[in-house]
Amino acid sequence: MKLFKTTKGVLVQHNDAYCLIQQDWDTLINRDDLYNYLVKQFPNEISITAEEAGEWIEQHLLPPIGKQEVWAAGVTYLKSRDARMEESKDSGGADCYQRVYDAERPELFFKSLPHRVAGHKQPVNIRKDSTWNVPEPELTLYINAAGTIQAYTVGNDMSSRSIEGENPLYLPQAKVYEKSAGLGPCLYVSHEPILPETGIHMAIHRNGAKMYEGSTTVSRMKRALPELVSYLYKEMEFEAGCFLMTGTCLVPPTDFTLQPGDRIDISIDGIGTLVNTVAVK
Ligand code: DO4
Ligand code: MG
Repeated sequence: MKLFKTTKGVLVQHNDAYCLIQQDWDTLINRDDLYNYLVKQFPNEISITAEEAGEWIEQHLLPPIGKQEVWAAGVTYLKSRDARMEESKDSGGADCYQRVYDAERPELFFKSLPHRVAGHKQPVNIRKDSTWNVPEPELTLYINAAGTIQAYTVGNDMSSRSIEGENPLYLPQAKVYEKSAGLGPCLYVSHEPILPETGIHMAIHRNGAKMYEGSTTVSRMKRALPELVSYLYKEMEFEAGCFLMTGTCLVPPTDFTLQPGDRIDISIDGIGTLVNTVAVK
């Protein structure tokens, strides 16, 4: 089941049918057993044709977020550890990535407030003071206030490799700035946990030419999703729930950096494709 937040209300897709739910987004998603709640609501809500639904998604889509904070986990895939050890070798920071990959406690960092999030087909920014910029395709969890995973979305953790590589203490500047987080296009609500064989794919296009393409699966993640959630919720409460990006699994080659106008397509099987174009503020 998919939830699309639109300017006209919440569009729910269940199999090939659509309905419109006129409820506050945060109240709707912040419940236990969201999947069964939606299944029960479905027949009673205003039914929408597939054509209308397609038009709304095209013209009236919002990022799938309300009042939630966005957090992120890091170095959860070998690919991320290796890339970061390489980029920070001259600064002497490489060792901390190896240590956090092996440690019991995961790396968790604050990524974004809702107003800094870009949705599907909206621009994400690269920093003017950064020379090396990449998107990070990340399976992203919606976790309710009670601390259970209720839905999944596609995340883009835009990152400056030059700033983080200079000094790991610059991580907040490498990661947090206007429109440095992409989320969308929808929330995928399932009654089963996402399967490890779920594919994550990313392509980057420049002037119509493909500059990068890569794919992997969630099974390559070193940590379990509930483990990341349990650390995030250890000493914090999230009244409206929160989003958690679960770490990048794909890294473009070392000589690649994003340019304004590039198009980034990130797809996760069963959830959808998040498309962002690159801009400078
Ligand atoms: O350790 C720094 C950030 C890691 C990260 O964003 C990732 O692995 O996705
Ligand atoms: Mg990341």
